[in-house]
Amino acid sequence: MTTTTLITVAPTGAESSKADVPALPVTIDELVVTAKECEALGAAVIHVHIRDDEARPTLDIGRLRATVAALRESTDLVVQLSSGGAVTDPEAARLAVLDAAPDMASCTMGTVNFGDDVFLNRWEFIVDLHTRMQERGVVPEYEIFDLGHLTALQRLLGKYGLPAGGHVHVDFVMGVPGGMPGTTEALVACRQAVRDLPEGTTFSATGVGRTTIPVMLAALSTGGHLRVGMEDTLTYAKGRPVDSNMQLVARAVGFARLAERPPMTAAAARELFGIPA
Ligand code: KMH
Ligand code: ZN
Repeated sequence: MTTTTLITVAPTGAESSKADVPALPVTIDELVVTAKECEALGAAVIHVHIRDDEARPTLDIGRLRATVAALRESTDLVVQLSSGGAVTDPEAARLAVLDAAPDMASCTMGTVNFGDDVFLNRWEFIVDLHTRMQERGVVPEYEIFDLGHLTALQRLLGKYGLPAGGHVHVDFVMGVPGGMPGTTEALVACRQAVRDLPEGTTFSATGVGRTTIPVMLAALSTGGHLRVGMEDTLTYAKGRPVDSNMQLVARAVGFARLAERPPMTAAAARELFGIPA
């Protein structure tokens, strides 16, 4: 059983507006402050979506590069850029995220209904993203919105080989309307399917909305890691909005300590993923 817990913070996402959620970090300065505070609490990885000057989601390459540089300068966190972007982002812009040379990038393993939208991830696109990450030494986090996405990953690795760094890490994104539910039963089904992936494969899980707590508890009790943040969760408890990303990270750290699996350091996360220090 894993002895520590990798905590990833996903502070912004592409779905909520700054007008509706003023605590959402949308500028580089806000992201850096959030990153530093979350690192001090116990986060090791930051999953990053960026916004433009009007706080709208963007994949602007200049701003992505500046964000990666600012986060590297101010923290030791593993910097993971989202290649998912927003549902409206074209494939070319999503592939170009790799030009910002992050430590990691997300790689979603299939198409999923996403609320009223569709988050499109064609097989050819997935192959392209995976192989470009291999070429550039960017470590993927494979995003799993449904059980079949793990079968697709098994096929991808069988045909195109292991990712950069040699370690396979997946993240179960649970409770998206259109994807798998955020339940213990669904998490256990995914956990079972991970056994068909290369030995040593690790998983984290995040539960969207009100599924955040059951998913955290299920992930910890099955040897998994945690992703939390305002990308996925805007309500801390019934009738109580989230104050900040730090509040969510602090709760995840508390749960991890209760499970006697304290937070993994960023240095240990780099070693796990095969990312040079
Ligand atoms: N914003 C979603 C459409 C990822 O970051 O790779 C996609 C997403 C997954 O958040
Ligand atoms: Zn994301």
